[in-house]
Amino acid sequence: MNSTHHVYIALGSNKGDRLKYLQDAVDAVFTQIGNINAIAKVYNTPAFGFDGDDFLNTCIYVESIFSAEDILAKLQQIETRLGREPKQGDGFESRTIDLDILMFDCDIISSENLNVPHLQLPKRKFVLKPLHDIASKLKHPQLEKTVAELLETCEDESHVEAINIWLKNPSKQFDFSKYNYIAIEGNIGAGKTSLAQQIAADFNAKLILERFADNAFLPKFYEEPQRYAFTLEMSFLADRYQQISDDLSQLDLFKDFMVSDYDIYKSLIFSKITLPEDEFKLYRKLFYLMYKDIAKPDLYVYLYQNTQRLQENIKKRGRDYEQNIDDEYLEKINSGYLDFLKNQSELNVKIIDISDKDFVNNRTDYLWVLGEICSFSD
Ligand code: PH2
Ligand code: MG
Ligand code: MG
Repeated sequence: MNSTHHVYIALGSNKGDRLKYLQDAVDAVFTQIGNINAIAKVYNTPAFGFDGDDFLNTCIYVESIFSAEDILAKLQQIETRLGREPKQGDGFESRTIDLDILMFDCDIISSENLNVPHLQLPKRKFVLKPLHDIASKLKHPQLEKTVAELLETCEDESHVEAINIWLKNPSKQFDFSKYNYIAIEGNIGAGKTSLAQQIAADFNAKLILERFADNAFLPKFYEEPQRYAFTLEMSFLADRYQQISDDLSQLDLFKDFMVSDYDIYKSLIFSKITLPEDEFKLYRKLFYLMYKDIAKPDLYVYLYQNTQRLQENIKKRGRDYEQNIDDEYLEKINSGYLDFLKNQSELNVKIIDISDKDFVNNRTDYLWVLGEICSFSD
């Protein structure tokens, strides 16, 4: 998984519909840069350092996979799109929107076009005040003082006052509140785990991941399928049953819903392919005994990916024992899932075709998938 960076960005506008420019900028940061974890209050502030109309200023806290340089380039693009005129002279002039990186992780960056932490940060109340709303304990990596301490000792005496209007977090367009438990399903290599992890991080969900990595029978099974199929399927079933009954019975008080990277029914789908018929019948009996008394997801998402791209993903993640899975096996699993989905009527299912999407590396695609998950189908 790509590592995420913690980024604080200052926003300012003193020209035109100031509040709208701030909101448009927040929306654009969300679509192009990353999830917005916090938005400070909006402050009315006198122009600092030059004669001009008052500003509205605020700060946001963003989680992003992009580098500081990439984020700077994206911010400049957004500024231009929102009508920011090219800088003349010292930069102290009225503008529709100004977007500055204040902090990027605990990094210290000083290059020709980027200084992080922002050089003026300690001197400006219009930055420190909103930053304090969302990050009072954040430490300046060079001055080794927290934002609260910097605000206290800041000599800027300008009158910085919160207005009573709040910016909206664009992630609110995705309404997960109707779900308690979402299961993400799909073939081997479809990206179930990546999607479940990303949703859990962005929407405050409890994450339930299949513990297949600990399954000692899996590498053996790929070596000698006939010999290990039944044992493997049994061990998966026991483990999934235990995990689901343990984890689903207790929703963390501080989490909004749960998201898993599997649904227990996959045990039956896989075993139908891997077991001889008589063993499958025995297995099915046991399966339904367990299945009847465990919680079912209130949304079942099936990520459909084509075989070629599944193989590419399997190569990319490079688990030794998966490298010789043939196309035919993947196609059988896909048909197994589709048969199951076609024939069941109890689950709320969304099949999402991701064969021309890359939600891991492309944020537009990720947001598209979120839109599909949250769209009303019923
Ligand atoms: N930005 C500046 C210069 N002066 N004054 C206020 N009040 N708010 C700003 O965002 C601001 C400023 C240069 O970026
Ligand atoms: Mg600035
Ligand atoms: Mg700037």
